[in-house]
Amino acid sequence: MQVTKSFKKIVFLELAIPLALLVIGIYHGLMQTIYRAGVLQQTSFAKLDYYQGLTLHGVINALVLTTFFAVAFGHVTMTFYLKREPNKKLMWTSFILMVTGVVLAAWAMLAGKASVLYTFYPPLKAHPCFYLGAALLIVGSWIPLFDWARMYNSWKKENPRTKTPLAVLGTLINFIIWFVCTLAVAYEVLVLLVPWSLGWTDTVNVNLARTLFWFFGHALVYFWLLPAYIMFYTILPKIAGGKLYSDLAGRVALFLFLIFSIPVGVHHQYSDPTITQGVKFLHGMLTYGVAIPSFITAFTIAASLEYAGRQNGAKGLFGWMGKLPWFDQNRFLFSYFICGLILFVFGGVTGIVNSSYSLNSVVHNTAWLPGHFHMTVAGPVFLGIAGMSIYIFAGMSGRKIKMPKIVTIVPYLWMFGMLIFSFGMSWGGLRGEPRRTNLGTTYLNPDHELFRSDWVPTTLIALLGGIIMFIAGMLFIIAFFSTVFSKKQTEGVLEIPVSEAYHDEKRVAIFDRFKPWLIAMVAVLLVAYIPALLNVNENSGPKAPRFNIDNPVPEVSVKK
Ligand code: HAS
Repeated sequence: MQVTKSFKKIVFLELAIPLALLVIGIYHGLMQTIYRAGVLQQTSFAKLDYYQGLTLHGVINALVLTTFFAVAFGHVTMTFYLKREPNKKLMWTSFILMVTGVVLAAWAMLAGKASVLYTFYPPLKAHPCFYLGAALLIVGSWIPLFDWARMYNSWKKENPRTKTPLAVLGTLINFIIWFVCTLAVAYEVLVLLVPWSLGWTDTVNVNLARTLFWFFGHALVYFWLLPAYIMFYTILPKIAGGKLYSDLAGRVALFLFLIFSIPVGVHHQYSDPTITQGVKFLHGMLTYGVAIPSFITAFTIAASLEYAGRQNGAKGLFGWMGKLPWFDQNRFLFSYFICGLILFVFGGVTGIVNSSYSLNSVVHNTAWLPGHFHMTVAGPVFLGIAGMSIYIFAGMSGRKIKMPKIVTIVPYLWMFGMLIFSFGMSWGGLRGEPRRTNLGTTYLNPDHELFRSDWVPTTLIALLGGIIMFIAGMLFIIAFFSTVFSKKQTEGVLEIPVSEAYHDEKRVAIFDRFKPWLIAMVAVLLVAYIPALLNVNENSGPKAPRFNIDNPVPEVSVKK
């Protein structure tokens, strides 16, 4: 499909700017493993402090790259499937707001005035520019949703009986989740943190800030994940040589994400004393609910891949695995998707461990956690972003992908490094190794009284994985920018592989309408969050009850 020059320009910028920043992001990832293994036994390196580096790592990789990509990929899917382009003025406004936000936050972080990590929990305090930057990034990313809704409505009027394409459904659902969950963090930033950071208020309610953050924070992870799921459902079966096993399964999974992505945030706060056990139990149960769409996806995608393998001539029970295009340079996207999926098996299982109230008390705030989330956000999410960015760029700009062999092999190298890294982190976590800690200054310094020799092997394994991932990441960035700066070969077009459905179930009205699902979403949200916010209101601040030292709940609610 032909698209206008300005559409191409905005999408290219949205893909390339965060990928350029990724050099800083992955450099600080490598530095983390170096500090933690005790190779460096100091608080800063190259004039950047440990926590400054960790903040840059988290913000660039987890917030900037993912948000820019989600917007760019949303523009691409909506345009491709609905055959109409978004409003250019709104596209530019959204882009300029996001870039301004990134510049403000980057200045604060690089100046050492915002070493508050990507969760910016108070009482860690950042320069107002950091919070303002985050707010602008979010507001900028809201704008496309309203324009896409307009495009969708006009398409729907012209095609009242056609099923909404799965990719369009996924994009709209993802940005509705994003819009709703970011309302809480916008309140946290603008009402609690900015006035406090400017000195207009003396204190801040830490518990309320954390609760508002996690209203946003867990839905955030599905905002990262859904673009990758859209790729798995709508692109992967086609490039594997098969069909999507069930289109309806994809729709059910996406609508379940709409209901369950947000009302689970308290599972990050199992150790927060202000929230009572009942609310924690409810959020724990809902967390098992949010795993269901991923189980549906695992089954549907595995069945689609098996079908593809058999179509490619496979025999026997597992022969289909050998007949998938693992190293086919012409279908290089396959390697990004399959490596992401394999990593996500481990990322998912560790997530389910985290969601158990009792097991969580063993792993919370240990290295197990980065072990878990790197196999999710740096697994299917990052690999989906990387593969799709180079694919879209090359296709739309009419350029040939440079270093095609490297581009195909990078995901395997990345996956290999990630499995080693996450094994080291998870094992260390089970032995009590803390996360977000510069271990080299104490526990991994043999001259220090706190030295822990049992953390030497675990941190060295993580270091080895970190080095391999750094090499893989840099190879990808070199290949991407070599492609960007290469000579144009043809007039580029916007083309995405489209998977046909094996079971193309007939249109079921309820799976093609947003209203009932939006009502269910709001109802579950209210049930989950009204009690949580009442708890916070009752159990924090100057009138807060005493807390039991052995159990993270207020004494008053134990007496009740
Ligand atoms: Fe999580 C903490 C629970 C998914 C990211 N998570 C985090 C943090 C991050 C994060 C960043 O309950 C740290 C936040 C911080 O800084 O404090 N998480 C879960 C659960 C899931 C889950 C139950 N997390 C994710 C995803 C993330 C992500 C996705 C990013 C994208 N997580 C938690 C909890 C905590 C937590 C607690 C707080 C812990 C604490 O104490 O602080 C579920 O959604 C997971 C469901 C996934 C599955 C896997 C399905 C498998 C698939 C692959 C199939 C493979 C195929 C290939 C088909 C059930 C789809 C086969 C073919 C071959 C050829 C082999």
